[in-house]
Amino acid sequence: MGRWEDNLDEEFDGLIDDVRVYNRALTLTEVQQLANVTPPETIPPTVSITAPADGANVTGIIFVNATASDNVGIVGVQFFRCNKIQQKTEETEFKNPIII
Ligand SMILES: [Ca+2]
Repeated sequence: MGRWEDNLDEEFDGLIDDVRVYNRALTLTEVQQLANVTPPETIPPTVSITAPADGANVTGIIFVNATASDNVGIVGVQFFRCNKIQQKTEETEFKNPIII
């Protein structure tokens, strides 16, 4: 075990401590359980903006109210304008003025 059949001089460089043989392909979940790997978190966060109203034309200084949520957790909320960060918070709720 651990030796390439065409090159008997080249052996596996490492240790093999667990060998299992199955008569079928394992599912992804079964492989992850064997590797004790936590599946990637795939549910994206959501954000609800309650002010300004959807589609409102705004200028000057406006107040933005937003609430973010996620099934795992929120680190913070950031607002960008033209790919530049305008405001950020480490909270799940944001109620601050932004200059447009
Ligand atoms: Ca998530």
